[in-house]
Amino acid sequence: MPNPLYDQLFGQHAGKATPFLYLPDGSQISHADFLEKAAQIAHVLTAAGVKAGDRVAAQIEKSPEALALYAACTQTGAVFLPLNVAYTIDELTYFIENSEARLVVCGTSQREGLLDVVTPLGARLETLDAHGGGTLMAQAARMETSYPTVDRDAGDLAAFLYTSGTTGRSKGAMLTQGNLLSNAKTLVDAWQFTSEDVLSHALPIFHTHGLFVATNIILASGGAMIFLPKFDVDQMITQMPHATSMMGVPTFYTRLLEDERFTGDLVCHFRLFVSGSAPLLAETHKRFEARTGHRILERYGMTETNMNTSNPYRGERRAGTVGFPLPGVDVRITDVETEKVLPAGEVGHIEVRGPNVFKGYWQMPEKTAAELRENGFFITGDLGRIDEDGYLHIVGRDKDLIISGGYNIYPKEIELVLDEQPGVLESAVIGVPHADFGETVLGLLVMEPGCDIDLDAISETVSNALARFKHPRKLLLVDSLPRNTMGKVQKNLLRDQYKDIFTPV
Ligand code: MLC
Ligand code: AMP
Repeated sequence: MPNPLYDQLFGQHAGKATPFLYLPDGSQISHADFLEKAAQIAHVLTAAGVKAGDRVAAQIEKSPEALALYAACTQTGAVFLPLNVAYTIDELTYFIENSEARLVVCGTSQREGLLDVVTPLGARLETLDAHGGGTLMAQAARMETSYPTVDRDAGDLAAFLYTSGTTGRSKGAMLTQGNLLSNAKTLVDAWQFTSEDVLSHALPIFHTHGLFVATNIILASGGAMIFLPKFDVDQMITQMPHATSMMGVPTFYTRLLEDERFTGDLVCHFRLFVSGSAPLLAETHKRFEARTGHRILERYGMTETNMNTSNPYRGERRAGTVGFPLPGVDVRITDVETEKVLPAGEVGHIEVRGPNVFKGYWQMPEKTAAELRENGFFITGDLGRIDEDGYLHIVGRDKDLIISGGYNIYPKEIELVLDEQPGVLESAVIGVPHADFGETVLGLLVMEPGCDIDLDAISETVSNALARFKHPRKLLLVDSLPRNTMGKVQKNLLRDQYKDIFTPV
């Protein structure tokens, strides 16, 4: 019985003793062992009443068991909804309520806070900690190690990934089995992954990059991963002699270059370094090549679309560009005002179409219609141009978005919290250059006349409301915010004024 995503990523490895995950403690997990663990979890899901199409929300640390939960959701036909471990209870409440999750899996320490959220919804709550402990695996251990895979087809939903928006409300991007599988196969071919590959995996597995790009490619190709809990330079350097390839956000590359133990000799056997999720400075690209002899392959993607373009595996990898459309993906540039398609060389909206493009935002038909055209093109919100050789250059963003260390941060979400604080008349949140994270968050506050502002109290409120990576690195009091004739805050002027605040020239 078919279940394309399960069959072609996971099921093809059933019974194989080949290595899948190498762990930092020196142990390893074979494909067969991993799939047996996943099957046991699938039985737990079924026993909990999870049916095909139900959402399973997971805020769990990176571990082999966390990955097996993804496999189990695929095998049972459930929709996997991974959540950043940094999210606060306030943030989680929205995702769980909005998605109408049937089952929530969280770390042991989050259980108490989440019980009050899931109980009124009639959802189940299970725990899974970083070392495989908790109620999920305790039940799984008693289950059979094979599970009858549930039928699905390419149009069925496989995952929800929440992505924030310019209004401050997060949207659940609905990804189908076909979206994920087509992109995984395209990337295996484009980047020539094989069962000989060993990928150094230090990305989180709750976002597109670490889960659907890195993990799905390795599953589809039959390779293995050195599965690290997070990016740690010491650990990366220690395990690099055993890897053939690495995928990372630009911060991974700048941090490696900061370390003198990271040499060309250390990675002379490497086949491929891939960067994405945020702009890789041409300067980083060049420094990396000078140090190692390898040219980083930069590609461009999004939560809603998986990967759209890539520099070539063979051929010139051009610094400062994100390469060519992947096979099967159409990319066009349209005028921001007239929406007409623009010729090569002109700057406009980047629009993409292909089997990789998501189905829409969960229960948000208007937002879906505003961004996903009837002819299948998705308006990415990024601005770009295609040069005379066909390379796509991302030149900016039409959306008010900050990308810090590869995490997306929507200023509106922070401004909504700041505006409510006592003594604050209005606020503006902007992204400013940061040597380590690429960009970081700066909050500008205008005081109500005659009021006092307690910046410490405001910071504390922000901490309780929003994940740590969204917190402004600095809050500044200003007299007023610059506005255009329409009354809109001119953030470009503010970004220019404060551009050196964290990177003094
Ligand atoms: C951690 N912190 C961050 C942060 N990550 N703050 C801002 N931006 C970030 N990205 C916080 C920590 O909580 C900590 O808070 C402080 O900053 C310093 O932490 P650190 O130890 O230096 O950070 P670290 O844990 O090493 O994490 C940095 C990182 C990580 C870059 C390794 O953020 C990371 O793995 N990023 C990858 C994100 C990713 O996978 N993006 C893909 C999205 S998919 P305190 O309290 O100590 O000050 C996508 C589509 C596509 O975009 O195209 O791929
Ligand atoms: P996310 O919503 O987290 O999936 O982030 C997607 C956004 O990340 C895109 O819309 C781009 O703005 C940005 N992005 C991804 N890859 C790149 C890249 N190689 N260069 C510049 N920006 C990128």
